[in-house]
Amino acid sequence: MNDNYQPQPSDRFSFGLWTVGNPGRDPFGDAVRPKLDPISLVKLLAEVGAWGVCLHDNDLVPIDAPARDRDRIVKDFRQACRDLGLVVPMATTNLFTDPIFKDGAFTSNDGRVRAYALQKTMRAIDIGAELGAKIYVFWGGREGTEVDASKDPRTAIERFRECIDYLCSYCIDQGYSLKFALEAKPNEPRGDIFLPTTGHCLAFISTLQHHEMVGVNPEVAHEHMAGLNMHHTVAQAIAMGKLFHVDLNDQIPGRYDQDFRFGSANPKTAFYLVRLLEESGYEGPRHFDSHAYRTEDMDGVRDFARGSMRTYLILKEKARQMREDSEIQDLLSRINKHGGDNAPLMKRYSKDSARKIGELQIDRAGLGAAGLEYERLDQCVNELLFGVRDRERGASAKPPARSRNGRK
Ligand code: GLT
Ligand code: MN
Ligand code: MN
Repeated sequence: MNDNYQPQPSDRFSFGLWTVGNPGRDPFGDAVRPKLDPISLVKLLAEVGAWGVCLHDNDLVPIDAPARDRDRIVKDFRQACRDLGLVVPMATTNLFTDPIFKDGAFTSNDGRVRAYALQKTMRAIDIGAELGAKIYVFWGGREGTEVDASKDPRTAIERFRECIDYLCSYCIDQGYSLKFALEAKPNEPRGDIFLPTTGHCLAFISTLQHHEMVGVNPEVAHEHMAGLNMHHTVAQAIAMGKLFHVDLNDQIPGRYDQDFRFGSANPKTAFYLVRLLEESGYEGPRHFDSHAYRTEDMDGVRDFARGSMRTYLILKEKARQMREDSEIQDLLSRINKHGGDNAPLMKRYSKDSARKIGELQIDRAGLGAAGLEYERLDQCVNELLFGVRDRERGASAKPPARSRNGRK
């Protein structure tokens, strides 16, 4: 293994307890791996070189645990994290497993269920704050419908808003410095889920009372399930100052909810995402929300966790190579004309700039006919990812000499 790709704390790689702890159960088959306790999972994460561990309330404290057990469990976990050198950057609430949430939590039609969801989340926020989490994720997995007659989506969104407003006020009142991150998903486990994409979340956030403390947690797989481009999604969240957290994994669109290892299905998409995260100055956690294939034992889980981080670091190095590749950089400087001499005119409307734009002589036919060299650009990026670029010259390495029958 190349030592350049060893994870460091400064990489801020985190995993949920539910990811490395996933025992491989699916709708068609039973668990294939043992269910490890939280402290054993933290040991595993320390062993593979992760920086952080994230959790749902019930990944750590059983839903029916009495208060004194809760206190001891949280204290022991906090000590184990300290001893093993891991931080808890993010926490969240399980508002989807228990049958009470079968028709939603914050958007349930039953006020008793909504009150229970608030009560459970306030307790879970207390756990997160006690463990030092800075980000609190909201994934509304059960907030949705199969039967649209059952719920007016306007009412559902209003209830969702009231609950998030309520919980923001709770954090402020408690003096917690937590920020909230909303995580979108279009469907599964509901037929349709409210706030199905990160774009919906961004629009929703602008309607919140404490919108400044709420951002997003886009997940690769969830954007792909909606047929969207994660790279574009994350770019927009960054542009709005709302990328508080990110869930890295992989998913082939049109399939079941796969939660594959980051970069395993769409390495090129993963590359653009890593490049964006690294070059945008994003300083939050790089959280892997995925799990090992069901074919794996616990050694395979370690391979999965190490592979996730290693892929990220390899792609980060590829992004650096791209910045230093003279052929790609030449192509990019030709492509990115930024409006040329006209750019200042288009910055802001004025009567004067409108008159000047109106008088411009623009070569419509010439511009329409000119090739943009994107074929070359894309092939260069592919070859960089395939590892056949000559690093110094930024050109593709010569293929090995072949005899006429194609053999060396
Ligand atoms: C669940 C879901 C994830 C969410 C987690 C946070 S739990 O595994 O599939 O995408 O991020 O609740
Ligand atoms: Mn997912
Ligand atoms: Mn997720």
